[in-house]
Amino acid sequence: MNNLKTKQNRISTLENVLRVTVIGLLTTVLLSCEGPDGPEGPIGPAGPQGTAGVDGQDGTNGTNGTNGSNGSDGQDGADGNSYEDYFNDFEEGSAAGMNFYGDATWFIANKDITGGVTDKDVNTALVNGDIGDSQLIGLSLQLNSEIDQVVEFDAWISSESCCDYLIWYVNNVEENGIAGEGGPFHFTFYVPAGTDSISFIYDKDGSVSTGTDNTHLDNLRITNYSTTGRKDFSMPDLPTSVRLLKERENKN
Ligand SMILES: [Ca+2]
Ligand SMILES: [Ca+2]
Ligand SMILES: [Ca+2]
Repeated sequence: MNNLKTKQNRISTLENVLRVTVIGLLTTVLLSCEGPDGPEGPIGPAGPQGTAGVDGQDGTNGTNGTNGSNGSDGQDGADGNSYEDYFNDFEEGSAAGMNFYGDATWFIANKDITGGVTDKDVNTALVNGDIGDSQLIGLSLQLNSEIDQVVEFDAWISSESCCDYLIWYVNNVEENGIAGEGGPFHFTFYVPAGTDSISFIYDKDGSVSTGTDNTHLDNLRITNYSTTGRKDFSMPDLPTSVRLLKERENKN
């Protein structure tokens, strides 16, 4: 009986083992029968953007560009008038273009205070500084012209009427002159084309001074002979108080 029981127990044990084994196998089979994994889920959204970096420092200045090349030369100007066109009423206080020389200097002054001479058309004139016996004072201008010219000026004189003269010259040759008392007188003289000098000299002899012993010049004008319309180089009518250095024939 014991053996039988033992056998039965053994069988029972075997059955249990078989059961366990079968279950295990079934479990294995069942497990081995699972389907394939599903697809992965979609990727999650990206994280927030990082903060911007700090700005870089300014770059260094670039080097200066090279200078541009010179522009082309402008066109030549039109030829100017070939004659002098000069006028000076000395109201601006300038004696431009004049060369002064002699024993004193010229100055620009109101005639009322220097010579007691008045004229409604003029305020100031060129006046010679004081000189003594046997002295002179002069001024000159250089003219360059391809055309003949006319020189005009106004003059006052107060001097020893025989002997102390204002004299005007063309290229150091006397044109004429005046001595005595009076003015203003308007004089006109001719200057040929070319390079010429004109000059005005107050020249005293060796003795005696009368009046204010000086001369006044004003309204000096130099123009083209052909355009002035002035071809009358005759002397003005002068009072007996004024003497011409030399009488001239009128050149009408
Ligand atoms: Ca004047
Ligand atoms: Ca004097
Ligand atoms: Ca004199």
